[in-house]
Amino acid sequence: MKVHLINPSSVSFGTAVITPRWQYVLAAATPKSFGDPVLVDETLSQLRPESIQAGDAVGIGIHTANALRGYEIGKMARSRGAYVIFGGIHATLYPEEALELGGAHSVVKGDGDLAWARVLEDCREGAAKPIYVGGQIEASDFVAARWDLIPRNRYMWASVQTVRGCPKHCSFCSVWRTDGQRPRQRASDVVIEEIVQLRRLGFRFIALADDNFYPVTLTDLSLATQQKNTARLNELKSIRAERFELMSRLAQLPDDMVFFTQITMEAAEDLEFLDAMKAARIKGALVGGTAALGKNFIGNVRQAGMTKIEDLVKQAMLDPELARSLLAKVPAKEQPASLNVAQQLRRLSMFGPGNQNNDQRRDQSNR
Ligand code: B12
Ligand code: SF4
Repeated sequence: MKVHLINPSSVSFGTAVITPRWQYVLAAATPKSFGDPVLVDETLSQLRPESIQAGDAVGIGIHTANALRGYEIGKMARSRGAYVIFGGIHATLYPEEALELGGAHSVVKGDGDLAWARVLEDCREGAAKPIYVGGQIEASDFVAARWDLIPRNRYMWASVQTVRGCPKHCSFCSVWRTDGQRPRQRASDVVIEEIVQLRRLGFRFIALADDNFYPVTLTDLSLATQQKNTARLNELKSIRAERFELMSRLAQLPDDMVFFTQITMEAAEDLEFLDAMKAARIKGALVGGTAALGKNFIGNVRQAGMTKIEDLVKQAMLDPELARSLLAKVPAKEQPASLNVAQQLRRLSMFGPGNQNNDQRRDQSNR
């Protein structure tokens, strides 16, 4: 029985930006008795149906955007006599869809690290169940990815996960439902080992594929202090200490390494954390704007004449003075802390040169 792990995509480019980490994690979770799985990432090249034989096991990972292509592959693989197993964030949220529309024999809900071996053994015995609950396993059970299987020179960035789960609960986001609100942080040793392995393979750019790299905010700490909730305070402090420990280890890696990750805007008020990120060469961070700017803020900004909240955030990053003048029309109590935040980001030059105007920046880049 050959094992296939397929990352569906309707379009293929021959080259891709970031590795689909789930494939390398499930490859590592595949028991040795099944041999090395065959990895097909359709963002690189399309799956060849004839590569799938009767009796093979075909694992397909889907998020919402590639679910339909995943279902096409599932039906095709089943028609060729293979066992079809779906997993990933979309299959976790809508398992019945993969069973009804994707030709699935089985769906794994949640983390695949431990459940995958169970599913394969059951397929081998012809006793696959429709649903497996992978759940939210402890960080110590996260499986390190098998980077030895990566095709050379096809990806620009590799992806390493340091934490799963996010304490927030943004209404539009699936993460806190699927990965939970308790941050499950991997020990820094295993994270560094993976990064060192990837560097030896030639990678210099690493995406820290985390739901939220900044799981404890200064507000969380001060609330726990005000509530005199010592247990909570200690728990938060320990999560935070582990983040700093990881960042200090990243900072010791060769200085040609570059990282990016995902944080909430509140990180920008935490200068100690920003300094540590900078030292760790985490040079980019995706930030959700709406969460930081508050519920009524979007409406107020629209009234103030801006069509898109993104415009304001962009302006705040590039030119806090302009953003402040635009905000003059918004009642003071509704104005976000983000202007202050933007200044801090600029000062720390995380996203570009520090306290310089555009002319100074241009002068420097012409030298
Ligand atoms: C890193 C990341 C990115 C990176 C890198 C993406 C990449 N190529 O890997 C970047 C920044 C580029 C990105 C972009 C986007 N992302 Co993104 N991303 C993530 C993030 C934070 C981590 C993904 C990851 O690598 N996790 C680590 C791996 C190991 O975990 P995993 O994929 O969940 O896999 C585990 C299980 O799900 C399961 N599993 C997965 N597949 C399979 C298959 C089988 C057979 C089995 C048994 C088990 C199994 O086992 C795995 C191990 O436990 C997730 C959040 C999340 N929690 O998933 C969002 C997330 C996947 N992204 C999301 C979105 C919306 C996007 C974008 C569409 C954003 C945009 N508007 O442009 C784009 C789409 C890019 C694309 N074409 O795929 C959403 C998807 C929502 C949904 N319902 O599908 C998520 C869930 C974030 C969210 N806030 O809701 N993303
Ligand atoms: S902070 Fe980010 S990951 Fe966390 S719930 Fe909100 S959008 Fe999702």
